[in-house]
Amino acid sequence: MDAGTIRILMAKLGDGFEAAVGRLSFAFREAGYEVVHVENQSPEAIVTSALQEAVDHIGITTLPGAKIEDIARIMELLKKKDMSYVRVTAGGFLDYNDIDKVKEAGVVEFFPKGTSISELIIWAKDNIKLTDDWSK
Ligand code: B12
Repeated sequence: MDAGTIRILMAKLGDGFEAAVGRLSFAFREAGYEVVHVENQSPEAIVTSALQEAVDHIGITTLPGAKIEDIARIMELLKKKDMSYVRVTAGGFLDYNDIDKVKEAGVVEFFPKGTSISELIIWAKDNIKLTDDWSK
């Protein structure tokens, strides 16, 4: 692992639709991030991977119609394990009302279906940091 390289866990929550997380992982690697890519995971498995891989950030893809409770559970587990320094971004499908709930649960940003990859990378450069930076 290179010092100074931001590590992201890119995770697909729930069953199916693993192609989207593959595409996102590829795009973030091309943009210079180190990406650990996991598919079709439970909230518990996602948080365990984040801990074991010592990532700086978690990206969750929710295609399609994911359960808001699962995202809230990820945030709760991060808190329980004293890992709130690992910030979480998500994207994919959610009802409009659930997008507000995801942010209330602590997710930094939610990107709905159709957001362009270049828009994501521009946002990431400004908002995804090494975890050390957040504690300063
Ligand atoms: C490919 C696809 C499939 C493939 C999946 C292949 C695979 N192995 O993954 C197959 C053919 C298997 C499939 C099946 C089904 N599909 Co389908 N599928 C799609 C399709 C065409 C593209 C999804 C995709 O991969 N997008 C690529 C991602 C990268 O793009 P994106 O979704 O726009 O995501 C952007 C943002 O949301 C954001 N983002 C997303 N996640 C994250 C995460 C982070 C961290 C960040 C920063 C950003 C981010 O960034 C992306 C940048 O472009 C969509 C329609 C569409 N055009 O979106 C339907 C779609 C998702 N499917 C749909 C449905 C209903 C189904 C089926 C239930 C159909 C059926 N009756 O069988 C099944 C379910 C299968 C299952 N249980 O998993 C619906 C979902 C509706 C809903 N509201 O939930 C859609 C929207 C089609 C439609 N209009 O009805 N599908």
